Amino acid sequence: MDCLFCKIANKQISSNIVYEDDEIAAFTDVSPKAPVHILIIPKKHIPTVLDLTVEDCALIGRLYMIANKIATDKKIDKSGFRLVMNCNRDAGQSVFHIHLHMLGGRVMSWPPG
Ligand code: DGP
Repeated sequence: MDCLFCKIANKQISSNIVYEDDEIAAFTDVSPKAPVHILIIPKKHIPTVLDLTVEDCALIGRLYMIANKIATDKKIDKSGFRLVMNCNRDAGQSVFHIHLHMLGGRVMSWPPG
């Protein structure tokens, strides 16, 4: 499958992986928007949030558990961080393999642009 994040997950394309298990990989964003900017992805190819099924519920829950662990590892747990999953055009989704952005290490404004 010609998917950038599938290729990162199966190591066809190199990345700075900060966490990996059978189902999930996390790696630093190539164009960071904060001092800590990590993408947490399921290895399963799911294009957008709209493609989720009830079978994916536990997997999506695990993305958040991994975010929890990474926040502690990167020492942004107490200062805080933001988790964002963009969907389709208006949100600016550019890679169609779902990914949870973890942004931290600076104060963020609200609402996002
Ligand atoms: P989104 O716009 O929500 O689809 O976010 C896609 C993110 O993926 C964006 O922040 C930049 C990042 N990205 C794109 N190509 C690569 C790549 O080849 N390697 C890494 N590590 N990140 C990438």
